[in-house]
Amino acid sequence: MTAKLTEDQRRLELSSLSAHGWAETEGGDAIVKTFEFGDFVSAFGFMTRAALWAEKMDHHPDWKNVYKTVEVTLSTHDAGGLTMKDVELARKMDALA
Ligand code: HBI
Repeated sequence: MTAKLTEDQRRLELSSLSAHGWAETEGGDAIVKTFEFGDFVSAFGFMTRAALWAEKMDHHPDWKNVYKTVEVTLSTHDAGGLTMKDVELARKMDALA
Protein backbone atom coordinates (compact mmCIF):
# COMPACT_ATOMS: atom_id res chain seq x y z
CA MET A 1 0.00 0.00 0.00
CA THR A 2 1.18 3.53 -0.74
CA ALA A 3 2.23 5.39 2.41
CA LYS A 4 0.77 8.68 3.58
CA LEU A 5 3.03 11.67 3.02
CA THR A 6 5.24 12.66 5.96
CA GLU A 7 5.06 16.24 7.26
CA ASP A 8 8.24 17.11 5.35
CA GLN A 9 6.93 15.61 2.10
CA ARG A 10 3.62 17.45 2.51
CA ARG A 11 5.37 20.79 2.93
CA LEU A 12 7.52 20.20 -0.12
CA GLU A 13 4.84 18.83 -2.46
CA LEU A 14 2.09 21.22 -1.36
CA SER A 15 4.24 24.28 -1.90
CA SER A 16 4.57 23.42 -5.60
CA LEU A 17 0.98 22.19 -5.98
CA SER A 18 -0.47 25.29 -4.31
CA ALA A 19 1.37 27.41 -6.88
CA HIS A 20 -0.78 25.57 -9.45
CA GLY A 21 -4.07 26.16 -7.69
CA TRP A 22 -4.34 23.09 -5.44
CA ALA A 23 -5.38 23.57 -1.82
CA GLU A 24 -5.57 21.26 1.18
CA THR A 25 -9.00 20.42 2.49
CA GLU A 26 -9.80 21.09 6.14
CA GLY A 27 -8.07 18.36 8.12
CA GLY A 28 -5.53 17.89 5.33
CA ASP A 29 -6.71 14.49 4.10
CA ALA A 30 -7.20 15.64 0.51
CA ILE A 31 -6.33 18.31 -2.04
CA VAL A 32 -8.82 20.19 -4.20
CA LYS A 33 -8.73 22.31 -7.34
CA THR A 34 -11.41 23.78 -9.57
CA PHE A 35 -10.51 23.69 -13.26
CA GLU A 36 -12.33 26.14 -15.51
CA PHE A 37 -12.61 25.59 -19.26
CA GLY A 38 -14.04 27.56 -22.18
CA ASP A 39 -17.11 25.39 -22.56
CA PHE A 40 -18.70 22.10 -21.57
CA VAL A 41 -17.05 20.09 -24.36
CA SER A 42 -13.57 21.21 -23.26
CA ALA A 43 -14.36 20.37 -19.64
CA PHE A 44 -15.67 16.96 -20.58
CA GLY A 45 -12.72 16.34 -22.91
CA PHE A 46 -10.39 16.99 -19.96
CA MET A 47 -12.37 14.55 -17.83
CA THR A 48 -12.14 11.91 -20.53
CA ARG A 49 -8.34 12.25 -20.81
CA ALA A 50 -7.94 12.34 -17.03
CA ALA A 51 -10.18 9.29 -16.61
CA LEU A 52 -7.98 7.21 -18.92
CA TRP A 53 -4.89 8.24 -16.94
CA ALA A 54 -6.59 7.58 -13.63
CA GLU A 55 -7.51 4.10 -14.77
CA LYS A 56 -3.96 3.45 -15.96
CA MET A 57 -2.62 4.63 -12.55
CA ASP A 58 -5.34 2.69 -10.69
CA HIS A 59 -5.95 5.94 -8.81
CA HIS A 60 -9.23 7.76 -9.25
CA PRO A 61 -10.37 11.32 -8.62
CA ASP A 62 -13.49 12.40 -6.76
CA TRP A 63 -14.90 15.07 -9.03
CA LYS A 64 -17.88 17.11 -10.01
CA ASN A 65 -18.61 18.77 -13.34
CA VAL A 66 -20.93 21.76 -13.61
CA TYR A 67 -21.08 23.11 -17.19
CA LYS A 68 -17.51 24.28 -17.89
CA THR A 69 -15.99 23.76 -14.44
CA VAL A 70 -14.56 20.55 -12.99
CA GLU A 71 -14.01 20.44 -9.23
CA VAL A 72 -11.46 17.76 -8.36
CA THR A 73 -10.68 16.24 -4.95
CA LEU A 74 -7.73 13.87 -4.64
CA SER A 75 -7.13 11.55 -1.71
CA THR A 76 -5.92 7.98 -1.27
CA HIS A 77 -8.86 6.20 0.26
CA ASP A 78 -6.88 3.06 1.12
CA ALA A 79 -4.34 5.14 3.08
CA GLY A 80 -6.85 7.55 4.62
CA GLY A 81 -5.05 10.64 3.37
CA LEU A 82 -2.57 12.10 0.90
CA THR A 83 0.08 9.98 -0.81
CA MET A 84 2.46 10.46 -3.73
CA LYS A 85 -0.24 8.96 -5.97
CA ASP A 86 -2.36 12.07 -5.34
CA VAL A 87 0.60 14.32 -6.07
CA GLU A 88 1.28 12.45 -9.33
CA LEU A 89 -2.34 12.53 -10.45
CA ALA A 90 -2.60 16.25 -9.58
CA ARG A 91 0.44 17.03 -11.75
CA LYS A 92 -0.88 14.87 -14.57
CA MET A 93 -4.26 16.64 -14.45
CA ASP A 94 -2.52 20.04 -14.59
CA ALA A 95 -0.65 18.85 -17.68
CA LEU A 96 -3.84 17.55 -19.32
CA ALA A 97 -5.94 20.68 -18.62
N1 HBI B 1 -8.34 5.76 -6.02
N2 HBI B 1 -8.29 7.85 -5.04
C1 HBI B 1 -8.14 6.53 -4.94
N3 HBI B 1 -7.77 6.01 -3.74
C2 HBI B 1 -7.59 4.67 -3.59
O1 HBI B 1 -7.27 4.23 -2.49
C3 HBI B 1 -7.80 3.84 -4.73
C4 HBI B 1 -8.18 4.43 -5.92
N4 HBI B 1 -8.39 3.67 -7.01
C5 HBI B 1 -8.24 2.27 -6.97
C6 HBI B 1 -7.81 1.73 -5.70
N5 HBI B 1 -7.61 2.47 -4.64
C7 HBI B 1 -7.55 0.29 -5.66
O2 HBI B 1 -6.17 0.05 -5.55
C8 HBI B 1 -8.17 -0.54 -4.59
O3 HBI B 1 -9.05 0.00 -3.78
C9 HBI B 1 -8.05 -2.01 -4.75
